[in-house]
Amino acid sequence: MKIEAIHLREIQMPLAHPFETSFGVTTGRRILLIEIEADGLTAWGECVAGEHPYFSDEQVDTAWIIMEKELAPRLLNATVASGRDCPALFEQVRGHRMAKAALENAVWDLDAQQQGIPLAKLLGGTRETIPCGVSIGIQATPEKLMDTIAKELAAGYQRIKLKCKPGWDSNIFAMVRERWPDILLSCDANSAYSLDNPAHVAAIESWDQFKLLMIEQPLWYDDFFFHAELQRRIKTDICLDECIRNRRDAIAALELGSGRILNIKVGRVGGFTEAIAIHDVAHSFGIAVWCGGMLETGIGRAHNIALSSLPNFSLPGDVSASKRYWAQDIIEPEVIVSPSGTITVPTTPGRGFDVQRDRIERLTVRSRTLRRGDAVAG
Ligand code: OSB
Ligand code: MG
Repeated sequence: MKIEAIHLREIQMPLAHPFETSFGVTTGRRILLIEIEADGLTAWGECVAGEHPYFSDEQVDTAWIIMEKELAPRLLNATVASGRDCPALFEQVRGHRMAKAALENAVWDLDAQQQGIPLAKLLGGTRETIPCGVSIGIQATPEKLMDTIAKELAAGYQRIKLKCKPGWDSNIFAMVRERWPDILLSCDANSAYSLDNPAHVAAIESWDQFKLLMIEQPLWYDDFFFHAELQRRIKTDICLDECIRNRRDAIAALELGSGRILNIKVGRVGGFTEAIAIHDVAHSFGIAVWCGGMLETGIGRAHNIALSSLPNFSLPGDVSASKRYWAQDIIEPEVIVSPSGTITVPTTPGRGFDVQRDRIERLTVRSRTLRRGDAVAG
C-alpha cells in the first residue's frame, strides 16, 4: 500500500454525561481523527489522547504535532504491506503511542477494506459477539450512582466498573453490594492510592469482602513492583491498565505478579500490532484480558469491537453503546448493545461502520492534509 494522503482533523463533541475519574472531570471531548487515502479507498483512525496529560503523558496537541511532523511523513514516504509495518516505521520516535496507534489502526482498516474482509478477521478475531460492561464515573451523590447502576443493569450490561478514589470507595462498594450481592462488579482507581499511605493500604485490604472481579490500577501509573507487593497482600485480582505500554511490560508485570488481569487499550499500547502481541503474551500466562475504553467516538469504538473479537478477550470490556457517550455518534449505524449485554461483531469488509462525513465536517475545528511527495519527517 502506498498511502497518497493523510488528513488530520480535530473534532469537538460534548459528552452526553460528564465523566469523573480520580484524575478529573471530562464534559466534552477534543478528538483527533485520521483519514488516509490509497487506491481509491479511505480508512480512518482515532487518536485517544485526552484533553489533558492526566491519564497518560500524551494530550491532543502533542499528538497532533507528532502525527503532523513525524509520523504522517514517515507513512507517506513508505510502502507498507500491512499495519504490522508501522511500528518499525515509527520506531525512531519514542513514546507517543496514542499518536502512533491512530495512524497504524487506519492502515489496518485500509488493509481490511482492500482485502474485502472484516477488520476483526484481519486482526485474528474469532468471536461473533463480544461481552460488554460499563465504566461508571464518580457521581455527585451515592443515590445518583445507584440509579445509574440500575439503569445499566436493566440495559443488559454484564459487568459494572466503578471509578473510585479515597472517599468514594469502601462506603460505595458496601452500598452497591448490599443491593446487588451477585453482579460482576469491579473498580478502577486510576492510580489514586499509595502504598506509602497506611489508610489507603487498609482500605484496599478491606475490599476483599466485596468480592470484586478486579481492582484496576490502584497504585502509580508507571509501577509494577509495588503492585506486586499489594497483590500478594490481597485476594482480589489486580488488573493493570496505565502501566502496560507494550508486550515487554506485560511480561515483566506477569512474571512479577503485579496483577492477574490485563486491560488492553489499543491507543495506550501504540496500535493493533502491539495490542495483539500483549493479548498473546497474556494467553501464554493463562491470564484473561479485556478491552478498555477512552470515551471514543464510533471510529475508535469500531476498532475496539474488532480487537475484542480475539479469543483471549474473555472478560466484558469497557466497549459500550454509542448512546452512553454521545447524543449522536459520527458513525452509521451507531453501536448498539443487545438486551443480553453483547455487541455483534460486523461481518462486512473493513471496520463495518460507515462514517457520517457531513457530521464530521460540521464538528471539525481544524484540519490539515499531507500528501505523498511533499512530506519530510522531523
Ligand atoms: O481508566 O479505563 C480508564 C476513560 C478515560 C480514561 C481512562 C479510563 C476511562 C474509562 C472509560 O474508564 C471507559 C469508556 O467507557 O470508554
Ligand atoms: Mg482504567
